[in-house]
Amino acid sequence: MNVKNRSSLFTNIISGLLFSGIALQANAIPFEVDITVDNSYALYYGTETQATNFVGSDGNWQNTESYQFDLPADNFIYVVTQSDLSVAQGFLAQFTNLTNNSRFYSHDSQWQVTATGRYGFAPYGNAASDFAELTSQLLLANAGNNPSGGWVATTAGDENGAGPWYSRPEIDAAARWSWYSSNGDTNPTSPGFNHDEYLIFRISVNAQEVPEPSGLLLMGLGLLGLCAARKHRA
Ligand SMILES: [Ca+2]
Ligand SMILES: [Ca+2]
Repeated sequence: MNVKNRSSLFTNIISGLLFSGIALQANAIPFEVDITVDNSYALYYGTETQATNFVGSDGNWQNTESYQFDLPADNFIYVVTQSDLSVAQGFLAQFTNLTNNSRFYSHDSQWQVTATGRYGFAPYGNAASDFAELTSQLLLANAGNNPSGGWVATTAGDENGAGPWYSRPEIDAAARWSWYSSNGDTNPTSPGFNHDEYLIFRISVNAQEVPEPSGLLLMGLGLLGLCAARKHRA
């Protein structure tokens, strides 16, 4: 090995360590989300106390949207939803961890939901005012100070394929339409009703996918992430 090659190897090792150091710090997980909501939603993520990133939004339940993004493992996914108060309402989605293809759904028991009582004020974009609105409602929910009394369990309705929506493409048949029940209704997805909307669904990425890593395990995950990222680019 000549000096130039040694230097190049050294540079590669250092940049690899730096890169895995970043991976260790952020420990981001690449996710694909396939989602639709009756009648509209916005997908964000952030910390327990602050919405930091806007992913996308849509207002047509008949079309299923697909997003791919890297989620820091200590973050929460937030799904803002609002219905048209008519016929039915529901949140239907699947979340796929692209590093191992593990998948969870909109009816997973680790989801929580909160009701803001602010129908018509749902944040649906990337503006500073949207983040301010959402973050203020996250803080109220964390304090238990809103119509649902904070974060509560979601209520699952029918599986994908059931009426009035019938099959939504690109989402597994096992996924169930979910919502918040403000009145004890065991299936709040039907009929049309204002369950103290708008709603915010949340799930902890860490709780879903990553056991608390430490030491070598953490480094191993960082290196695996590095390998996966390189493989993905190829
Ligand atoms: Ca849609
Ligand atoms: Ca509806």
